[in-house]
Amino acid sequence: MNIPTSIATMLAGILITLLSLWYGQNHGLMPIAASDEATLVDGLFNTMMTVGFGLFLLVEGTILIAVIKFRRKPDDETDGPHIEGNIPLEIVWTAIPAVIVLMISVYSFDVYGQMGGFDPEAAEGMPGVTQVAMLGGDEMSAPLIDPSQAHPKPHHHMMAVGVGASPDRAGQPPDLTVDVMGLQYAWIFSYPESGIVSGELHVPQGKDVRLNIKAQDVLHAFWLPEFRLKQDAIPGEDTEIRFTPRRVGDYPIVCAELCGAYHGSMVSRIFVHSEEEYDAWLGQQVAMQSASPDTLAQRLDEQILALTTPLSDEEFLAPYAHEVGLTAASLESLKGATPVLNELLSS
Ligand SMILES: [Cu+2]
Repeated sequence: MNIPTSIATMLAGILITLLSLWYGQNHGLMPIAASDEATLVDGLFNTMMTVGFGLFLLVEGTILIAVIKFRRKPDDETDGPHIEGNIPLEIVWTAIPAVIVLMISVYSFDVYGQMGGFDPEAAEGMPGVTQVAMLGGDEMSAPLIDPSQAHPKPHHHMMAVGVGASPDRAGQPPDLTVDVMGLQYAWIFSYPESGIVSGELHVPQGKDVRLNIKAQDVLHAFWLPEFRLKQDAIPGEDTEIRFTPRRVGDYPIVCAELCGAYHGSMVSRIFVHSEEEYDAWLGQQVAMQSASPDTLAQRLDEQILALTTPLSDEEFLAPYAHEVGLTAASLESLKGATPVLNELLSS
């Protein structure tokens, strides 16, 4: 049976389209989507995967067909036909990617806008840098920024540093504000409304949450993979993200900026609670922390001390040594292997 080329091309086109549409929804490359913003980002990502997979099948399929169908016949030593230039074809293969790139960029700006990336109000009303200078006193928490120079900078740019309110929440205050402090090597969360300080972030499901992010020492990056949000924490420059947690559960918080020797241990958790659960947690924390006479700033200092107590290399590496299967016995067997190893192991 011989299928006409036009029919075969059409069938291949339909097959590639169907496969791409399926792959775009089933690539399984993303972690769970736990926020409203994650759903928006995933829509964009899935679209790009659909287009990308379609192009992959088209290009690789064409190569495969060419390799099989037009392979050299036995004893054929002649050259192929010399083809040069095909204006309509060149216009088409330039125009199609141009249109695709343009559409994806328009779509991505739309997603960024819906997430609150263009919120012009976000830069206003952000607490100034002075709060960074207010902290500390002891060596552990002394900010690297000279307090005399730490004055709130006027924000010249109209756009926020970070992600502000989504357009449907524009001009409205968030339901919950949490101050986030990044420092070597921990994240510390303080709740200005209730005066509590925590090493973990707890948020109520379905509420509009704003995080004011500061860095005390060096650059860090506050990353919530399940929320598709990442924001630099910059010494001397406040940043923010605003989001709506949607899925109850607990998810990792990761520092995504190489910030020092123990950067890898700069992790925490975000807990998304149902509203009742969140209120219960909050009540419990308030009861616990109001039992002590400390101020918010003192509690912050205590948390910083508790979370940044320096570990020895052995203490720090112990869990990892276990993970990679290093044991005392396996190290012992290496003794004498080389002079360098010997020296390392006997120290
Ligand atoms: Cu860090």
